[in-house]
Amino acid sequence: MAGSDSTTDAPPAPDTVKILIAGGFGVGKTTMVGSVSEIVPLRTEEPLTMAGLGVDDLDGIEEKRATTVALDFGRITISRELVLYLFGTPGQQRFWFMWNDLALGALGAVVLVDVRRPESSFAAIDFFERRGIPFVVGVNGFHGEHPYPAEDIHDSLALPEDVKVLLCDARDRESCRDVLIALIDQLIASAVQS
Ligand SMILES: Nc1nc2c(ncn2[C@@H]2O[C@H](COP(=O)(O)OP(=O)(O)OP(=O)(O)O)[C@@H](O)[C@H]2O)c(=O)[nH]1
Ligand SMILES: [Mg+2]
Repeated sequence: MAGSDSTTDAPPAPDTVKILIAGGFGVGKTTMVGSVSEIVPLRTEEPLTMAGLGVDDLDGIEEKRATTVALDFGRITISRELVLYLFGTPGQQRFWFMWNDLALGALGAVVLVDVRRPESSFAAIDFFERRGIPFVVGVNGFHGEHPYPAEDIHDSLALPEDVKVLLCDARDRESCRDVLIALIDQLIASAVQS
């Protein structure tokens, strides 16, 4: 229309926030990024081979065929004002050196825990605690089973009071979205306090 100013009519660009999806080997990080991403996620997976025998512990994830060797990347629009860029980390210990670079500029993280093997995500919890990067814990109930309430898992992981624990299913979009929204709420709450 003559005389209209398209630049003032355009909605403001959303804020973009970098979030890491971290956790131990095979806890469901790639699955989570894939479930929740509104774009086809970028994956850097390589097949698991016989060379990993005795190195990669496949107990409980016997059907696993591939592993992330660099990162997963996805995107989710939370609202007109907020878009999250999701970076899934590699889980195998030999690729942990990449975590420092992946964490650059990240505002927060989801530490995914396999409810059957919580110890595989201890190092991830430690990583974010040491760097003061806010995180929530998503407990991936493999086969949809959640034998323990979130409070018990919070206590057994000796998490600080303000770190939320959410029961989730890495294969379910809504469930993963809820975990991300809890993280955003936690980030907003800590920004208001400071
Ligand atoms: N039954 C079930 N299988 C799952 C679930 N989440 C992931 N998986 C499967 O478990 C295996 C591991 O999942 P991934 O998403 O590759 O795990 P990851 O954490 O990205 O693994 P790495 O990158 O190797 O550390 C895959 O075979 C998935 O299909 C779940 O909630 N339930
Ligand atoms: Mg992966």
